[in-house]
Amino acid sequence: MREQLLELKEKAEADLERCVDLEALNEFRVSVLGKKGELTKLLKNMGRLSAEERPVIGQLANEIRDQLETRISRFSETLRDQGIQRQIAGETLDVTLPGTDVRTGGRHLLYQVQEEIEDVFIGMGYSVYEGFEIETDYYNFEVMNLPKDHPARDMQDSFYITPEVLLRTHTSPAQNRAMEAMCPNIPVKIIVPGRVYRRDDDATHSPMFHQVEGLLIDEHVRFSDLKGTLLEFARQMFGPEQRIRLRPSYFPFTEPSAEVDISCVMCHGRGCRTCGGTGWLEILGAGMVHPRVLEMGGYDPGKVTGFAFGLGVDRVTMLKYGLDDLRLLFENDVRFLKQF
Ligand code: 2NM
Repeated sequence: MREQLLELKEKAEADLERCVDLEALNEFRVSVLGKKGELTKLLKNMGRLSAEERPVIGQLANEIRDQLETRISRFSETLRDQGIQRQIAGETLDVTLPGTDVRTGGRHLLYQVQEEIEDVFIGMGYSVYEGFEIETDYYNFEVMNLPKDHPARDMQDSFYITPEVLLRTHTSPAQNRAMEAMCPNIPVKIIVPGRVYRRDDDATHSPMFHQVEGLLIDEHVRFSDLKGTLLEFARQMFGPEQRIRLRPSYFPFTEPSAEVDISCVMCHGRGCRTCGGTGWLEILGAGMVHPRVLEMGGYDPGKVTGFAFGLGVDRVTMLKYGLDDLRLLFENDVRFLKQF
């Protein structure tokens, strides 16, 4: 039986090399090592062997099985490599075919406009300061001189996470944090851009919108400084012919306060649908920082004064690009977005 086993091994090793592909190799493996294979058949005769011979032959059979398994798996790798080589050799590369289109993304229109606004103020010596979108009631309302019973604090108007934590309703909390961090240094000359959240949702209001707020604190800051700064901003943003108009208003955090209009970008003041026939568009709120707000930020209102303003990036974007529906900015339709 020993001779038969060795003969089987020799024959199998020779046959193995004649397999032309993986399929043939697999068939070969089954025919030799499978349940009904040649080796199994041979071993059926083990019963005829003497008790001394049996373990010796058994061991030899196992060795042969292992050796064949190894040879087969090695040869299967060789066949696989050959197949890949053949495939590569058969491939042709057509260098005249057009390349695949690489699609690049782009900055969203809103952030292009936000950066443009930032650049105008950077040009006037302001630093860009960013805060948190999730804020405490303290930084969002308390230090802004918004009393506990102010309607803006109502659950109907703001997104509360807990009674003390909410999504910021303006970027002012970042300015209050900046004041705290910088006091008593002057000047404080920053703008804070970013997302803010209020419970509004219609054609002209989104629950998430964008603001840029500015803050200047120094000695002898006057209302006329505010007016000159905003006029310069309007001219750089909308053109050198721009005019601005200030109307008295009220904010708890500024005194005095004003609504700031720019001359209508569509009709240049003659009156049209966009400006409702008035010739003016409201884009800003502004004022002299309330002494209480300065004080809570760590500054002495007896020594310094300041102005602050807030503008809506979304509205500025709509006016600059003639958009008639705010929702275009939030639908993320690439047919709209890729135009800019
Ligand atoms: C506005 C209008 C007027 C404002 C005030 C402050 C601060 F922190 F200095 F008190 N930040 N932003 C402000 C003033 C914002 O938005 C319409």
